[in-house]
Amino acid sequence: MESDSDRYEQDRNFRSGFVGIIGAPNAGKSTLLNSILGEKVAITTPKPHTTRSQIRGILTGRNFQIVFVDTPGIHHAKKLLNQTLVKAAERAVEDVDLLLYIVDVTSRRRKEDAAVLELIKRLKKPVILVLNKIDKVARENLLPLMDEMSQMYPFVAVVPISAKYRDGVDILLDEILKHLDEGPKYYDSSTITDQSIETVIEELIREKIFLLAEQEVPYSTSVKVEDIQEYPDKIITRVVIYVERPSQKGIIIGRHGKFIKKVGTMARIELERLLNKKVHLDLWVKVLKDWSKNEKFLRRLGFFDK
Ligand SMILES: Nc1nc2c(ncn2[C@@H]2O[C@H](COP(=O)(O)OP(=O)(O)OP(=O)(O)O)[C@@H](O)[C@H]2O)c(=O)[nH]1
Ligand SMILES: [Mg+2]
Repeated sequence: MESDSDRYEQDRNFRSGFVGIIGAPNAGKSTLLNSILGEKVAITTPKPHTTRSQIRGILTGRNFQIVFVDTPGIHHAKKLLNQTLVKAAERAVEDVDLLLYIVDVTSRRRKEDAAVLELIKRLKKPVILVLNKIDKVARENLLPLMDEMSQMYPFVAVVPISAKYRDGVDILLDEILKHLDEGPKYYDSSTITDQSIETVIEELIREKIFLLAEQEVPYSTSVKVEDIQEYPDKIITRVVIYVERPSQKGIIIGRHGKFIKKVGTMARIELERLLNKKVHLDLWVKVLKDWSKNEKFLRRLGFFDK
């Protein structure tokens, strides 16, 4: 039995904090978040600019809670959509307690590194340098990189990991916990993400489009749940896939509707597993001319909400 004073002690020792995950596009930020949580809360694809908004993933232990904030990749953006993503990333980490700077050791991106370092220097927060994708390089090749990058900023720690194979992730977690102070439990123990069911549906559909479509099509696509009805055993939802030009509408629908059917089937199977319910997706494709270049449309599609 717990006495009142035990409970008081437990609360006093509870540590928590917000941890921002930043880095160049495609570095493996979202893969790391999923790997830490042991659940897929953020979509991941081989294409850059997959993540478009901040995503919170919450890890709760007996005496700690870490609220991870996944962000869009930071780079020198020219397009309005990409500039919006970078701003979202910067805003997302303004209030965090600690930063994880994820670097892909197989593909150094010096320009993007410079942009991330600029942000880090401005934020003046403790930063752990996380060298990711070490499954793809020989260990001895990491040392020169570790040396080089350690010169760039006084990182509080440097941790090599493979987010994909969960190698080094526990060491990283121990390192993170060292830098968290006493604090409240921000979310109840069973919550692992802050995303609404609508967002989860939109993101999974967008992931399938990123995986299946080529060239500019994924970047011209935005997905919106227009209507959702939730029943104890099923979900019925009407979802619109916005593209920028009529030709892209043709690509997303595909010959005899083949492309959109494939997107729908892949997303549905995954959603049904995730939500443990039947899911009926009623997919539509609409042209919203040049939405990614138009601030008004970006606003209406929710890009400035987070
Ligand atoms: N081999 C290997 N691949 C990885 C690892 N971590 C991530 N990847 C792959 O790298 C690609 C990009 O991963 P994401 O997690 O989507 O990267 P991200 O940094 O979130 O990218 P954006 O959201 O676009 O900025 C995917 O194909 C992942 O499977 C790793 O440790 N090893
Ligand atoms: Mg991502």
